[in-house]
Order: sequence, then C-alpha cells, then structure tokens
Amino acid sequence: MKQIQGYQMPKDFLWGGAVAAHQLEGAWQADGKGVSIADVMTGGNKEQARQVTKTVEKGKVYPNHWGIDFYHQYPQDIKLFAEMGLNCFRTSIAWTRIFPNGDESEPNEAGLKFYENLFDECLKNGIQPVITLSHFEMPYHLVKEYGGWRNREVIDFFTRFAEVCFKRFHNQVKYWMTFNEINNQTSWADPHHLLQNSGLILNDDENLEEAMFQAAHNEFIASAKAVKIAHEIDNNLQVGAMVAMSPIYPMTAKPADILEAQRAMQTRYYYGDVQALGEYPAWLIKYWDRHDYHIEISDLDRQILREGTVDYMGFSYYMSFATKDNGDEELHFNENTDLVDNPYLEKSDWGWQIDAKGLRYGMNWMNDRWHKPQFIVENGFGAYDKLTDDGKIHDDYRIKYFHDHILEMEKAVAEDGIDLIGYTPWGHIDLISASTGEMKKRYGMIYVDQDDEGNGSLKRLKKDSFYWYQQVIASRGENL
Ligand code: BGP
Repeated sequence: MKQIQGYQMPKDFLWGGAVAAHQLEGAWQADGKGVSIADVMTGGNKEQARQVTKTVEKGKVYPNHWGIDFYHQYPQDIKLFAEMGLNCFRTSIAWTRIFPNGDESEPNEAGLKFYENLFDECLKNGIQPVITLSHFEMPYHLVKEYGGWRNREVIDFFTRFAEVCFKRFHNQVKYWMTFNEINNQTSWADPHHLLQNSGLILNDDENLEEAMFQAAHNEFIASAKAVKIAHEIDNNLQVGAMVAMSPIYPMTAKPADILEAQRAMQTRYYYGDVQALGEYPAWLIKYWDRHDYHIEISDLDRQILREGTVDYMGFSYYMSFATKDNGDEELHFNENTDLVDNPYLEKSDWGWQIDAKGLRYGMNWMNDRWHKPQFIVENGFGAYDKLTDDGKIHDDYRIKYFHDHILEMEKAVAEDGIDLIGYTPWGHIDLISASTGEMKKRYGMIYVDQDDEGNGSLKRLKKDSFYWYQQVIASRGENL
C-alpha cells in the first residue's frame, strides 16, 4: 500500500493490541478456575441468553472453553506481539481464576500466579499490560445465587477482587479499567447484553429497565470504590472507565431528528457522565420520576461517585449509528429500535457501519463533555480472511480500515489537542467473537489456524496487516 504521511505520535504513546481473557485463554477449568457467565453463553443470541440456566445444566460446550489456547501458548504469542512492535497489551483478568465463585474470602493462588507470569513475560518483552477487571466474565455463581449486579452484595465481591489484583500487580500494571463497555446494557431489550454486562437473567415479573438502572448503579459504585482503593494502594495507578463509543447521528437536519439523536446520545452515554463527572444527569432523574422507578441511591453513594471519578476514558470504537424522529419525544433506552441505515457508509459483512471520521467526532464529543484523557482500547474490522496457497493472508481491507481510523485518531491528537494515552486495536491476534462465538469473524493481524468448531493446528501466521502495523508503530504513526 502507498505510504501516506500521518502525524508522528508522542514518544510515550502506547501502541498495542487488545483481547479479553475469555475470548482467547481457553483452559476454562484449569487450575481451579470457576465458571463465568462467558463460559455459558459466548456466542449467545437472545434465545441462548433466555435459556442460559438450562444450557449450563446440560453442560453445553462453548468455543471460549478452548479459545486459542493462549493460556498455554502465551510465551510464543507475546514474542510475536513484541516483533510487531507493541509496547502495550490490553487483556482482562478472568475474575473466576481469582475468585472461582466470586464470593470466597480468599483468592485462588494458582490464578494469581498465572497472571503474574503472563505480565512478567510481557514486561520482559518491553510490553506493558493494560488490564480490564471485568470483561463480560462475571462468575456464574454470582448470577445464579445473587441475581447478578442487581444485588448490592456483589459490590463488595467485586471490590475485594479489584483490591487483590491491585495489591498483587501494581508493580506490573499501571493502566486499569473496571467494566468493559459498561454502556452496552442500555440495549436492555437484548437479554444478551444484560447478561453479559450485568449478569441479569430475565425475570418475568420484573421491570427490566428499572433492574438495568439498579444494576448499572451498583456497578458505578463498585467502579468508584475500585478507583479509590487503587489510588490508596499506589498513587501511580490509573483507573479508567470503558464505554462502547458509537456516535449516533441525526438522519437529516429536521429538528425532530436532531433532538432524537441528541437524546439517543444522552441515553447511551450517561454512563460516562456518572463515571467521569461523578453525578447523574438531571434528565435521567426526571425520567425515573416519570416512570416511577425507585433506584436505590443513598447520600453516601452520591459521595462515593463524586470521590471515585475515573482517571481516563477508555473506549471501543467500531462504527457509528444514525437515528430519526420516531414520533414521540420520550427518551428511549433501547435505542436499537430507532436506528436507521446511514446511506453514506459501507458495512462490514456483519452489518457494522464503517466510519473513520466518526472516531474523530466521537473523541471530540467525549472531550467536550468529560474532559478526561482518553485511551482507544478497541478498534477493528471483523472480516472473513482467506489463507492463500502461499500460506499468506492478504488482508488489504483490514489495512485500509486501520489506515483510515489511525489517520483520524492522529488528527484528533495533533489538530484537536486531545490527550490520548494509546491505541490498542481489537483482537490483533484472531480469537473467538464475543457476539457470535465464531472464529471466522476475524480481527487479527496474526492469523490463528482454527475453525468455528475448534478444529485446526492453532498455528500462528503473520497477515499482511502484521507487517503494515509494524512499520506504523516503528514510524510512531507517521507511515500509514
Ligand atoms: C466489543 C467487545 C469485545 C469484542 C469486540 C468485537 O464489544 O468488548 O469483547 O469481541 O466488541 O465484537 P465481536 O467479537 O462480537 O465481533
């Protein structure tokens, strides 16, 4: 591909790759690990989410049970990451390796040891680990016995887990995030999201939307407490939020469309308001009143939120959305119902609208609103890759996607002055898709020889994008 000049990023900029424990480690019951919600639903659709308790009992096998065997193969994988030039690596700590059921008083030493060794291996290779504490991996026991995040008791279980991790790893890990894509649960009518994010299994006699607000509130408190604990343990630690950023544009200049888009952005991103600004927006409290929702929030809670604002905003960026007037002016938390196709954008094979400029737009939107440093902790293009006879993968479509997005990211830093910590493209090594459970929806710059059923040699191969990203990093983002 023709070299196009981008901007050179600062020397301390973090260039990395991002994964999540349950999507690549495999070894789902090794060394005392407990069962997580991901182990019983990866690749879940709405129906599976409804059926989740039944499938556990049947002992159904999910692809993340084997992942890409990173649990055993990580030393070689880390070497490949270093060869690519990464100086950071975002992964998550599987809660169930540390607290198998979630409610034990003592952690599982074998689980802690695994991550200690993994982080050591990273650091030996010049790569700093960036860690998400909860990436769709809540212990299943907490879902079944406690009702997931709707139960306040879970706050203490989570903060205990966070504290154990901060204490054990604070010399190895500086950047942390509490909950992955915390705002995805806004699509509460999709049980898959509610279960993945908050461990909520549908309860017929319950108002789901109200349950979603309570669960989110309990997660906010847990996150704010974790921020405080981290700073008390080591003032150098940086704890961020993690939101899924998909800007929602108005379909036209019709005022009702503009208002609809603004309201859609408010409902989707109030999570950031609470985590970055330390308080709920007034419009949300009015909404609860209108709907007669009683969310349990004490004065002490309000103080905890104010004192536990995050150090930075981590976010994923894949796509943008568009919306139009739906005939009423009420807020809609299940915004998916009001989304429309944007005729100016192309889509991936999975229907995700590709929009590089939306990244710069989203970064500016967040900066104007939350005034925090940012960290792009996911961005990427899921595609079908073809292994050619010469043992290569010519993924120029992926290179184009990254080229366009990195260029917009660089403009946001160099021209708009956004304080950006780093960039970690999603699934830089092929792994199991979170939404579909497929292996064939590939994001990687490193190919992993495995099919959806888990057949294959697991051999790692460098795609064309591997070499492209390598020289992007070597030039600090200048050669795109
Ligand atoms: C985000 C998740 C990741 C990841 C990615 C790609 O929502 O944080 O876990 O998987 O999206 O999504 P998918 O795997 O569904 O293609």
